Amino acid sequence: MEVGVVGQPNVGKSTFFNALTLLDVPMAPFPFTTIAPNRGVAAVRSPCPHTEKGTPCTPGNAKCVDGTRWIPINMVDVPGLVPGAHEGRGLGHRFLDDLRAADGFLQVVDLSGSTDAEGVIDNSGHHDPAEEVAWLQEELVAWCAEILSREFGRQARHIEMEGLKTEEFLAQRLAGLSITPAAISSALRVVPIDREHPSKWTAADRTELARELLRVAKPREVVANKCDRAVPAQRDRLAEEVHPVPVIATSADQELTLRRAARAGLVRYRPGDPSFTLTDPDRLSPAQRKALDGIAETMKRWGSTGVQSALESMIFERLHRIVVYPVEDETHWTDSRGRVLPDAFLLPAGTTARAMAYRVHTDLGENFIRAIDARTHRALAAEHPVEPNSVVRIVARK
Ligand SMILES: Nc1nc2c(ncn2[C@@H]2O[C@H](COP(=O)(O)OP(=O)(O)OP(=O)(O)O)[C@@H](O)[C@H]2O)c(=O)[nH]1
Ligand SMILES: [Mg+2]
Repeated sequence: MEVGVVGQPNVGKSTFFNALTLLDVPMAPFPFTTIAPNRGVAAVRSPCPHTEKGTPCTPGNAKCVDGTRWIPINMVDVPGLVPGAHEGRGLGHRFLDDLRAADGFLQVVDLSGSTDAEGVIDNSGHHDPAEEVAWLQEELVAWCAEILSREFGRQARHIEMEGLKTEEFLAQRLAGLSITPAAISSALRVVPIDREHPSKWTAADRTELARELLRVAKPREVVANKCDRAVPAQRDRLAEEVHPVPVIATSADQELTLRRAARAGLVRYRPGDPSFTLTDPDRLSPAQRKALDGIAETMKRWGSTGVQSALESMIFERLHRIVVYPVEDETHWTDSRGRVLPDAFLLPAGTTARAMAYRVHTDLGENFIRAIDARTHRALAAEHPVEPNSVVRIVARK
């Protein structure tokens, strides 16, 4: 699972990325600080079933803290895009190719309206972030249409001569773009084009197809950043203007400060918490005290810094992922080495028991007999979907 962080320069993409990954990539108050993509690992929370068992778990891939599992998510932070990027303005949009594998996009904007379209911070408060949401959509469409169009005519004529299916032709062209065959078929049904004759498609047809493919395959969410300098009415207005794209207010800068302060032992705070406490107020310098007071004020106004929720709503609500725990022993919830709930898997909602078995190991999928829900001890047939947060044993032929 991979999530891309995109948006215009200087809105706080790298700060948001650093807050989620606790990495230390450069951030600065001028445009094009980031000139090449940054990759890192963030995590989303899910309640750990070990608390029901009363035995501690032995996590392998997803650490457990006080009964909460932290499931890893790959993040990619890219350079800023300016209007006209697909025509080569700013750093252009070639680096979007590094987002081919992203399953969804978090678009960061400056909710306080103080960054212009070129990424210059003017503190005016007059820029409408809704405009960025509209043009970024067009940049993404132009990028996807360009991938679709590379050497299109020649290959389209070729597949028509060979009698290949349009779906397969498109799947090949979009390989690596994390777009499923189902999404391709659904886009082909919606866009009014001659399905059988791609060689007749115009550039405008391909653009419409790209738009529909992105709509079905790459969910987007607006991260309304710098909310420490904005009020909830601004978020509400933006949400109304960009509907149906969801909007989540964040203060990436303050979340980063809090996570670093927690790491240094200055505060007690877990990402996503609505507040924090000081471990030892006497240890703080006046500057640290002032920064933390400001953060407390933001959290009171907004409910939290929003950063963790922004990622979690992408994973659980937009991408409909569920967490499932495969085990080998359905009584003790252990693997063959006696480790309790070692793995937490993130799967699309509706994944069947057999598909889950394939995810654990190809052999388990191929030799699947049945699955067992370790909570109820009920058997699940191959085509039965696995439940969110369930503990599942796969029974396979040896
Ligand atoms: N007030 C406030 N400032 C922020 C916040 N997040 C980031 N900033 C500031 O915004 C400026 C730009 O931050 P970056 O993270 O470098 O922005 P970027 O979008 O990665 O910029 P480019 O890489 O140039 O595209 C820095 O001065 C940050 O400290 C926030 O939540 N609140
Ligand atoms: Mg950056």
